[in-house]
Amino acid sequence: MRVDVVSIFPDYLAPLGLSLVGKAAASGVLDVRVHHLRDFTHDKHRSVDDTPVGGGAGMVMRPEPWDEALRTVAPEGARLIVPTPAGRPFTQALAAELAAEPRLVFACGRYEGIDQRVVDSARERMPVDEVSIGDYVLAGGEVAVLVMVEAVARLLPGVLGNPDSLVEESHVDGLLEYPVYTKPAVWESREVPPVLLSGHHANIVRWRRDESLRRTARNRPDLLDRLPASSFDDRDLSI
Ligand code: 6GU
Repeated sequence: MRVDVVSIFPDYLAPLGLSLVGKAAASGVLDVRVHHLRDFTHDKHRSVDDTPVGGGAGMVMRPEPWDEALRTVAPEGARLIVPTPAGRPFTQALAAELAAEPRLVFACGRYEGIDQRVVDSARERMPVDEVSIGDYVLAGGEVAVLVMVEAVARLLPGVLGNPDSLVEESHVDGLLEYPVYTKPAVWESREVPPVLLSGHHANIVRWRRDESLRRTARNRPDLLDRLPASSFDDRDLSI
């Protein structure tokens, strides 16, 4: 997969060279290129922003550099992601969808955002999604891109050492993951739940399912409400 990122703070994206994403790039599964928006300006001050039309606080990113940048780095066949707190939610399902694309382009806005005409114009050439990583406001799209690229990269074939890790994890079946333990069996007089040491596989599966349900009810009741009745079996706890 090829990923292009456009930003006025390319250094902010340096972590894409580290850890899992960096390894995916080193192995050839992922090709990440970061571009400086200012390279697509032509005025003396290399200016990328201006005041909002209609008034209001802050600055808005000018359309001309963005349009030139996107026409240069986003060829036909790419999918454009515009990180913004005003976007659709980034979910595991969207991460899986993006992982199936050959080419992603991320346009990192700063300030109050990018002139909307850039997004509307790009939509006539390619699929565009405005995407938010949660209900809070960041200073720019760069950190959101780190989040999204990591979530997508770990789904690419060959990136995780053990792909079984992708099967039983939070958000895959709409529930949160059950708690996990390692050795020693007793640590500071706290025991690992005995069922996990029993060797009884069916009981372990049942216990993990119950813990997933309990944790989801406690931390994310909204997720439980969204699951269809068919995703519960008659041995599930009634929470
Ligand atoms: Cl994607 N960008 C910004 N600037 N703030 C956000 C966000 C994105 N998602 C949540 N807050």
